Amino acid sequence: MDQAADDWAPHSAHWGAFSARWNGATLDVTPYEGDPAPSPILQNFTTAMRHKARILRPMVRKAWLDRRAPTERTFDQKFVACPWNEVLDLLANELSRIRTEHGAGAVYGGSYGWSSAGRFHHAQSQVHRFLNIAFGGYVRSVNSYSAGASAVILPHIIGGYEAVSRHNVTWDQVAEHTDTVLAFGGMAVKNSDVASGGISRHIERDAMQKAARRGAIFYGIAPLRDDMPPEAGARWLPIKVGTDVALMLALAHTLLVENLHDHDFLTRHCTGFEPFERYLRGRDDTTPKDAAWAAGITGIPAGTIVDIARRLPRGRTLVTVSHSLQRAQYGEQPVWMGAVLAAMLGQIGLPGGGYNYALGALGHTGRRLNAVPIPTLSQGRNGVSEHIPVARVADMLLNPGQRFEYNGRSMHYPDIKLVYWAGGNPFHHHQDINRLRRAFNVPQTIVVHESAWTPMTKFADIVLPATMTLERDDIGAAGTDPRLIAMRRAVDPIGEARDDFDIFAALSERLGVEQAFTEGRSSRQWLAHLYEPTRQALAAAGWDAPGFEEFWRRGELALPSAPDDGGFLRAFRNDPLNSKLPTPSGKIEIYSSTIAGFDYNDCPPHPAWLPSTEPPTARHPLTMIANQPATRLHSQLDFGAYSQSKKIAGREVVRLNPADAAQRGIANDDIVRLFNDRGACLAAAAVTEDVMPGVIQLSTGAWYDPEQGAAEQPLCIHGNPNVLTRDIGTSRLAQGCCGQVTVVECEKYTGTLPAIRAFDPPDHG
Ligand code: PGD
Repeated sequence: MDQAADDWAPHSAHWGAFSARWNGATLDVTPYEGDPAPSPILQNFTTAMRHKARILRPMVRKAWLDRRAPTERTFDQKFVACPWNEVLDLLANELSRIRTEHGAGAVYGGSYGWSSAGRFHHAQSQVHRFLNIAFGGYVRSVNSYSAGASAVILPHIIGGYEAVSRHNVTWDQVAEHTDTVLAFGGMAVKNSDVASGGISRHIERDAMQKAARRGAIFYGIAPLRDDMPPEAGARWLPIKVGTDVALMLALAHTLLVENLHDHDFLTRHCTGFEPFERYLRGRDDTTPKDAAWAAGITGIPAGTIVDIARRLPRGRTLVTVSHSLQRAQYGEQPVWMGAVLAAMLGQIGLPGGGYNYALGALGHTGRRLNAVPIPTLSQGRNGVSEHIPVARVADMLLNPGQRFEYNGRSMHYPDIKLVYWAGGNPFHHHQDINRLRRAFNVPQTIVVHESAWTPMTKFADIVLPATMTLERDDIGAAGTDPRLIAMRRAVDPIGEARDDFDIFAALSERLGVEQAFTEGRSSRQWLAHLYEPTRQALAAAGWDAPGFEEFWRRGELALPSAPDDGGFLRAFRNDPLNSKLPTPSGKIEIYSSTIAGFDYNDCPPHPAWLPSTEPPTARHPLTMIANQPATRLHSQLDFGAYSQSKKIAGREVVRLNPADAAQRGIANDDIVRLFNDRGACLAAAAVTEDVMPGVIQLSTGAWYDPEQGAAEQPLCIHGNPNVLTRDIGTSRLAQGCCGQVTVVECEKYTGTLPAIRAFDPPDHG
């Protein structure tokens, strides 16, 4: 299955299908021809394949190898290269030792991360399968950094996260039916450019443009103007960060007092409106949640709030709530209140109307589901029951045995001795990096498979070089994309890099379970094996169902889509008795008796306004938005051409309003220092009216680059916002990540500018 040098190989990434051709030094990349709006971040591949940041050989941390005290991990530690046979023996022995001395429950294999789009060489699936089969299990993580709060609250109040976000209102419906979109947190296309597993058509801009041309009005309710694309022609409502629930309540209050709400829908389809109504009217706390009240909190004039509320029942209205709003303290509340606002309008389940949590947050939303299954690698059975909500990883490592609350249960943190990571970058994705560094100093051993020297690898003990997606064959697929892509290898693996599967197969052999792990299949045989259920489903439905070799030769295969039927919410709207919701009452829960039973003051039994416990102060007056980057996916390929082309003096760009810049004597391209009590980083300033006053925006994904030799809180000289963010759970209900928002101060940096070292391999002399 090797690719001839002058061939264009079909391939796929989370940010789009494409073709690639190796020209001997760099990669030529052409977006998928049927994609109307390909993502520019495809261009990160061009210079990435042979970049100095790639890992060439297996490496072991010298101090770990020597077992000399002190073995404290740092980002400047020395590594020694180790031949594959030796490193695999070493690791197999270490795994056996940990299992014998501490059991499988001492291994954290939660290993969060997006890795690459192929369904077979999916690093998370591979590492979980390996630990289950070869090790008897591992402590796992549940939920995601993307949807930590919503994935837990939605089933209590309306239905499962997947169904509410992905099988609901489609972009076709928006283009055709919607009159008003209330986009809380916006619908930035840099986010919907991405769909895990791949995406062959980016349709959002076109759909929003069609709707806008028909006269639909989009309200972009967000602190950043460009949280809506220009095609939507959106009305920007700059809102104080983290106050959306107050605005939603005020809209609901206006509907209520002006009798514009849908009594019938609330009676037939919902439960618990009465206690919520008491709260809304301020019966118990003497504070009606009216437009004047919300104006003081949100910064949006009361008249504007009332005008918008009056418009909502006049046509087809869609309420959307972005992931970003729930990636903050009390993030459950906007998700819940968005649903309640839509329920009061009574349009849930109508084409292009109602509530679609996270529409536009990913390229999976607003699309029709495939009518056939896509290839999936089985992960086996996990013999360890202990788990944590994914964003509680540092708490777990720092506090073994400590009790914590999660979704009505009292649980405890396990005592972790070995951490195994493949396909993720915690020093990118986790909050409060200085705390995370302390946490990752607790385990005895850290093992990482990576294709590049990310900060996580520099902090690890055993580093195994993994191939990059373009160096191997795979199948790209997502349940919401109507195309299966034969991801053909375009470049030979760099150095001694191996596929994750081959690494785990070799380890399994040493642990005596090779047959169970590989099932006797080579990678190529696995691809054919995983393809087969899709082929059979296609054949059964009478669709074009070529054998694997033919699919591989063609390079892609069209998959049929299921009907655009509005999903479970349409069925529930039409027949609430026979198509009940999967909530305890079978209805939309405006008041949840289940949540009331948990007795959490950080997640009350109906949606409520709970201000952040970390408001801006005189010392840290600016609210920082740490959102998803537009120049790469998360931290992937930060060293790539496109990501690098958008940096200034090699630093990540922080955007701020002219008023805030002027107050601090900051001009475009100045290097600034952002700081709070948790840490500090440098970034390069871009002054723009697109950011509302009082807010600064620094996207995630610049590789953590701590200043050399600094102590407890080293300055990140590159611009990773997670040195500043808070490592707390959203609430005891979901314990989701709160990385989106924090408070900081910003000043012009006048010191000597240290050189960026983020992409340099570590010392392995
Ligand atoms: P990536 O940068 O995608 O970030 O966090 P995540 O850890 O997923 O990391 C994937 C890593 O996998 C890369 O380092 C890449 O090199 C590696 N990789 C790719 N392919 C392979 C492979 O085949 N094998 C192996 N072994 N490795 C591979 C993302 C997370 O960050 C997410 S999903 C969200 S939504 C969060 N967002 C925010 C946020 O909004 N704000 C803040 N402050 N923090 C966040 N963190 C979260």
